[in-house]
This record gives sequence, C-alpha cells and structure tokens, in this order.
Amino acid sequence: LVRPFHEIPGLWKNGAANLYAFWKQDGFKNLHHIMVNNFNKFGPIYREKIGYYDSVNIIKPVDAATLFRAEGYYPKRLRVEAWTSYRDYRNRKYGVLLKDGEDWRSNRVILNKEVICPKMLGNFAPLLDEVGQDFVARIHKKIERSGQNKWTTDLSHELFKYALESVGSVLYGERLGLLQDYIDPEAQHFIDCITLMFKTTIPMLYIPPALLRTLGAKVWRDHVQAWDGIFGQADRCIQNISRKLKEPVQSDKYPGVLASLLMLDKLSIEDIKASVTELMAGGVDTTSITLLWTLYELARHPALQEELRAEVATARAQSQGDLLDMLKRIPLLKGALKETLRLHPVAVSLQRYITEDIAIQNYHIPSGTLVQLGLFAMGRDPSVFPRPEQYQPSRWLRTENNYFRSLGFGFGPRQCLGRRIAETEMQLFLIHMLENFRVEKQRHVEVRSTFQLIVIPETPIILTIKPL
Ligand code: HEM
Ligand code: 2DC
Repeated sequence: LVRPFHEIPGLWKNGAANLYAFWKQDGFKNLHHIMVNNFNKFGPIYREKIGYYDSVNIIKPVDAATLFRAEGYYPKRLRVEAWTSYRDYRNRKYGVLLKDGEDWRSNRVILNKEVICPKMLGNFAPLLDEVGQDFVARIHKKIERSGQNKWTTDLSHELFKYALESVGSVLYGERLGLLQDYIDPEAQHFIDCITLMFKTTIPMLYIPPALLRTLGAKVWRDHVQAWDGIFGQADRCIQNISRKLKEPVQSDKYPGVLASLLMLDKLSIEDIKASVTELMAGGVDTTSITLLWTLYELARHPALQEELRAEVATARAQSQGDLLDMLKRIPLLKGALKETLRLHPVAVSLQRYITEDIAIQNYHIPSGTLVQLGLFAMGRDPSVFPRPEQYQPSRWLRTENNYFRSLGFGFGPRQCLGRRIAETEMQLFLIHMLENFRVEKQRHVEVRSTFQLIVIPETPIILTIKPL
C-alpha cells in the first residue's frame, strides 16, 4: 500500500524557521553535507522546505530512474531566480539554461546538433588538443623559470584559464590567448565575475531576489555586477566573430559553434547570443574544478597515476595519430573522470518538477512536485558504491552495475549541453599532463569541499608538478 505524501519524513512545515536553522548551521556553505546528514537521519526519502523552496529529496539509483521517467516532454529543473531576475532586470533573453517549455525545446534541438552531437567531436577534438598542448608548454616554462626542475603551486588559476581557452576555441573557432605570457585583463575579469556570480547566487536560492533588490542588498548589487562583466565580455567575443563573418574570405576550416549557428540561421541572433553566453560562462569553473580534483586524486594515488600513464602511452601508440581513435582507447581514464564526479560532483543535486503522479520508497508524490536527487550524497552512499571513500576508477569498467549511477552531467534531454565538450576537453587535458608530468602532493591531508553553488575545494590544493 502506498503511503500519502504528507507522511514523508522531514521538515517542511515552517520554511522561515528552517531557513533560520539552516543559516545557523552555516548551511549556505555546507548544503551538500547537510543533505548527507538528512539522508542519514530520515532515510532514503525526505521532504524539506527552506525559505520558499520546497522539495522531496531522494538518493537511490532506482528512484532516480523513476524520477526521470516522470520528467515529461519539457523537463524542468529548479529555476535559479537570481539568474532569471538579472535577465529580466537588464532586458536580456534567457538562453537554453533558463528557458522552459516549447521555447526551451525548440532552441535545445538546434543547439544539440551543434554542441552535443557526437559528430561534432571531429571538429572539437583538434581544437581542444591544441589548447592541451599549449597548456603543457606553459607548465614546462613555469618549471624552467622556477629553476628547481619542479613547480609547486595552486593550479586553480591556470586551470580556469585552460578551461576558458578551451570553451572559447570551440565556441569562436579562434584563440583567446589565455595561455600566453601576457593575459588580456578583460578575460581575467570574466573569470573573476563567474566566481562572484556563483557565490552571490546562493542566498538568492532561499531569499527572493526581488526582495533583495528592493532592499538594495549588496548581494544583489554584486550579482548584477558579476553578470554585467560576464555579458560584457561575451558580447565583445560575439561581435568580433559576427564582424568577421561579414568579410568574404571563406575557408573549409571549422568556424566554431557561434559562426555555425549564425550561418545556420535557425535561431534569432538574440537567442544565439543568450545561449552562447551561457555556454561560455558554464564552461569555466565546471571543467577546471573537476580537473583540479582529478589531479589531487592522482597525486594521492601514485600507482594509479602510473597505470593511467601506461594506458595513455598504449592508446597513443595504437591510434597512430588519430585523435578520436585514441579517445576510444582510454577506458580507465574515463573511469577516473567518473570517479572524480562521484566524489566531487559539480552539482550537489539534480532536480525535476515531475509531470505525473509517482510512487517512490512507497510514498505517493503528486505531479508538479519538485524532486531532487542528492547526487553528492548518492556518490558517498555505501549501499550504492561499495567502499565509497576509495577513489577507484576501475569500478566503472564493469558497466553491468552502473545503472543510474553515472549522473554527473544530469540525465536525458535536459542533461548538460556542454557534456561532450567537457568530456573531450578533460580527457585531452589528462592525456597531455600524464604524458609530460608526474603530479605529487606534499602531505596526506584530506581537502574538504564547500558549496559555492557548485562544489569546490574548501582550501587551496597545492600540487608539485615534475617533468617525467
Ligand atoms: C547543465 C554538469 C560542464 C553548459 C548541467 C547540469 C549539470 C551539469 C548536472 C544539469 C543537467 C540536468 O538538469 O540534467 C556539468 C559538469 C561539467 C559541466 C559536471 C564539467 C565537468 C559544462 C560546460 C558547459 C556547460 C563545459 C558549456 C560548454 C551547460 C548548460 C546547461 C548545463 C548550457 C543547461 C542545459 C539545459 O538546461 O538544457 N551541467 N556541466 N556545462 N551545462 Fe553543464
Ligand atoms: C545548485 O539547490 C543547488 O552546470 C540548488 O554550467 C539546485 C541547483 C540548481 C541548478 C544547478 C545548480 C544547483 C548547480 C549549478 C548548475 C545548475 C544547473 C546548471 C549549472 C549544475 C545544483 C552549471 C554549473 C552550468 C552553469 C551555467 C551558467 C554559469 C551560465
């Protein structure tokens, strides 16, 4: 017998009181740990209301499957009001990230062909490979300049540049120049704005931005400034490409996502601009932090690092210069990236408003409810992943037990649009790093994570990079 909705355990009766308790626990920085505690306390399903935001939370892969079967034809995730409010305030269109309904679907179908379709990998991979080569050349130079035959550093700043250079080269078909000695201050400003934008989003998940705006709150003003910086830089890049397209010189070289969309002429210029800006902004902190966590894990597991190096060497030799073929020969390296996203997912949760009544853990959940899959908590649940605390890329090689477990990029038609770019960019990065350097770590201290809208390291990760 299915039990009624109101019997689901949890704290959902007083949103304001829960928000206060949440704030007192430093919940803004610890959302992911609080979710783990809640699953420990209430079991595999709980209901929660913090501020105005009311949801049912689940953790099991079979329940994730039920959730995604009920997402409907226009899957809708939690609306980040801060992001839509900024666009409303500045009179800018929503891109694919923020659109919903038929408007989302029609844009997404066109973007899929240019951004996530496997056919595009042949165009993207050579561009991303070149950025990877430039990155290792830059690191070699840093090592040389140190005069110590090694470089000990917090690599995050270099990784942000690598990520922006990578997504920029795919979107615009040309280089932004972030891996050179002189770096355009505007590009560095763009990177800083993304970090500020994420950070200032958090309070507005629980307190309506319209209210904060009326109060003239600093967090709203900072948020506006951050998006202004992001849109300003993206507009400059987009204008530059649009101008070049008007010149007659044509070649058969792949021109990048933006030029392809402009020439295709199926989306309005404003729709193209909105989604390309989101792709550019979405492509920086996500891949760079995932790569940073991966290097951290490889530094902590030297034997695994050697195993991956051997896999890459074999793949390189057997593929005989064919990039796409090489990328098919590195299952353990792909397992490592999945393992990183299991322990350090970018998104603490995946969410959908369900479009039909469902039963989860024997509770009735009515259509229209916001259901969240606790991705961070699932990755550390011992009943889902045996010995969850261990970084074991090989666990992903046995594909028969991976049912609804590899969800780092989300699921279905609303999954991450940048997924193929991100995966290829990260695979090529690790290939080049493993072929050139050994990565080491000073002491065995566990780096904790903190919630800055995405999950990031709480303290800097200091690595030592040595040439092979
Ligand atoms: C959406 C994760 C990199 C652009 C998402 C979602 C997740 C995610 C979990 C929500 C999916 C869902 O609701 O099912 C990641 C991870 C990344 C990454 C783990 C890298 C490690 C990127 C990159 C870009 C990007 C590089 C841009 C090039 C987007 C966009 C959406 C999205 C535009 C919204 C798609 C839509 O609503 O239709 N991402 N992402 N992401 N991501 Fe990513
Ligand atoms: C944050 O409770 C926690 O990929 C909230 O590239 C629920 C929530 C909703 C949407 C999620 C967000 C969380 C984390 C960051 C995500 C976002 C959807 C897309 C976004 C996962 C889990 C991200 C990082 C995009 C960002 C693109 C943007 C910069 C233009």
